[in-house]
Amino acid sequence: MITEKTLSSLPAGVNGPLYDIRKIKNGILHFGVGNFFRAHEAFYVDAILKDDPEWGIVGVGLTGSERSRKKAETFTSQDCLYSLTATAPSGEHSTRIIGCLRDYLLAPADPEAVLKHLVDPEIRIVSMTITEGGYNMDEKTGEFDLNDEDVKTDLQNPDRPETVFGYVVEGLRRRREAGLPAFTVMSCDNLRHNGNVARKAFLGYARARDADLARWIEENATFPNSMVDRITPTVTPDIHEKLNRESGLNDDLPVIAEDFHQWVMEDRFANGRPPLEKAGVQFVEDVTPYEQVKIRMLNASHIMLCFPGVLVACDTVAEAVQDADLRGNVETFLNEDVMPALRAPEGLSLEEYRDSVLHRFSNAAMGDQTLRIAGDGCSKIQVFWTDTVRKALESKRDIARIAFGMAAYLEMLRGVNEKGDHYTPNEPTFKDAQWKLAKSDDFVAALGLPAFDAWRDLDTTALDQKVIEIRKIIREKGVKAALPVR
Ligand code: CS2
Repeated sequence: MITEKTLSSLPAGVNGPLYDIRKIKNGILHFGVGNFFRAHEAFYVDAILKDDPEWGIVGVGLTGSERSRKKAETFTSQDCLYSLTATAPSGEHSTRIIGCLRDYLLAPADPEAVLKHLVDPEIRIVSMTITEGGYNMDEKTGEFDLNDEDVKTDLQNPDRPETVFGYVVEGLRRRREAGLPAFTVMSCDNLRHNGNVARKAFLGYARARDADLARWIEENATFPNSMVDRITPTVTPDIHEKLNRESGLNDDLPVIAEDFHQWVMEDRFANGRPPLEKAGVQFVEDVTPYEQVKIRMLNASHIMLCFPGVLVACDTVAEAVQDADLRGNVETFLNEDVMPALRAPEGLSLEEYRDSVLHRFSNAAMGDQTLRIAGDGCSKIQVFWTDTVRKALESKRDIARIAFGMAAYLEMLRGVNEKGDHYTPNEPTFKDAQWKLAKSDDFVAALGLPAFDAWRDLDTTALDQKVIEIRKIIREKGVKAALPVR
């Protein structure tokens, strides 16, 4: 266990916080304290606390599962401290203790405690990493889904919320009533225009609750867009053990990430912000070209690599990218399907970006998992592939790679690889009906999964036929035989 006391006697090579953690005040409340948040936003905020101690973070977990309870207990027993190990593709690594998380609350255990923080005037930013699919948007209508059961429950009991929408809007209502300024709602999820999506979601919920309140939020809160980037694997028991062995710590909550990190953000804060530029955050007028390049190149090729990667029994991304056939397919996808339709931000070469992405994927020491990347594929396909697929369909370009990716995704959902080993695909947004489609052998019906909704208004006859054809080849001859010819 790491605690405040441990900080005075850290093992050689482990860096501690550069500030006195007791002097930190909380300025940010964050929903969704997952590994990515701990390696990204928390890492950046940690780096500026020596300059401005007012931006400590209160973390909030939203689910009441046994696992979440355990996590909350561990955070508390470690004084919310944890180690972050940054690993380069060369294998070089360094470890530091992150101290910016100053409190951790499990929302279902005490909703009032969370609301109390939300009306604390010192909290000036509410940030979140609630995953791509967490914004409860109906992909068909592009609107906030008011038919969601959890949202309905919150709208019926608005002062005892359970969803992030319920909490944030109730918090803002209480601030308005108390004559306090609003806060900035800062989405750190990997979405195109994450701020705009968050705005739509929170205002969608607020409007259903109280139109006046929604107007006040619209006028007083801000929702900056940002591009976030740092590959952060799941910490398996093996990785956990290895991290502690190498650092000499006895951390119950270690995190590992690549050494690369990037955060590009719009400077639109309603109520002040930390001096994040001192930690390397780029503040720009328009994040669109940055997020387009990141999502359509890095994330899109990550899933293009890992859906088939899982099927050919590559456990790690590094193994998958070393497979010449899978890598070749991703390269062709980027060169032929993605890059010609992309506008690069000034000063960035798409060719160099492509090479750096593939180099980052080759980071074997990090041990990032193909199953992690393939997880939540239904939301990821919609976010990462839609622009590229629409362009290809509209301009009647070659759809071979896209069809292969879709077929590999559908085959991956069956939960058995080519060696006959079983695994559990993770699709957090699937209900029984979707699982039924995913597990059935009705190839036509499977194309009705929501993953492919975002281009259903176009003529997809040829694409759909190709997906079915490729699925048959994968079943009969294997993934490699089904790869598009280069
Ligand atoms: C990955 C991302 O989950 C995924 O599909 O592509 O988690 C990726 O590691 C991050 O976006 C990197 O910034």
